Amino acid sequence: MFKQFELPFPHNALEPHIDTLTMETHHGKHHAAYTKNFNDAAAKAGVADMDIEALLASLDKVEDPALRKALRNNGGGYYNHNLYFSTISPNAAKSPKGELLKKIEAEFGSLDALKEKLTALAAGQFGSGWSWLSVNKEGKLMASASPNQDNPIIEGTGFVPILAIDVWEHAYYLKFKNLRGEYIKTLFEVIDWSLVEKNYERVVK
Ligand code: MN3
Repeated sequence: MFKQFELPFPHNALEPHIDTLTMETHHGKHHAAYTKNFNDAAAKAGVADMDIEALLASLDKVEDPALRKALRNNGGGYYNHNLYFSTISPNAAKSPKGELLKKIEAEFGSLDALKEKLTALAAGQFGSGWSWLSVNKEGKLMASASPNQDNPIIEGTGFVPILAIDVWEHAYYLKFKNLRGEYIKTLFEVIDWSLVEKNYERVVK
């Protein structure tokens, strides 16, 4: 049984940045539905006990094409939203402090330069999708984007995402309408880099 990430704060806690109705709908409806549909498909495929990242990295082993597609879409949706909701916070640290900050400065020049790159990737993603900051076991960072509910694990890159920017319209349309760029800029107000840093340490150490 795969568990949906439970928000450690109420749906209105990210106001005025991310509005209450979007949080209720996004976490309470969309993410809940991905979780349920993923659990149903995982039970059918007999993979409900697998580690989520190992499962997403080995979807090609699922023989039935319809089941493989259901696991890709809903398993991706489940995992991606767990990451998204677990790295935002009403008291967000605006920068990482330790090893991750050094890595970002070495590979991207500065935190602001990385944010610009992630913003461009997210804004440029045609249709629904995500942009990511990911890391591999050696501690190398990667900024990338994926369509639909794919991610760098499903894509077989060897990288694990540690920060997720959701640019499906359900993530912003209720408040920001067509202004995806405004939403991305606002999202950075609630992205908690201390939580991103914890994800980095989990992968690298
Ligand atoms: Mn979403």
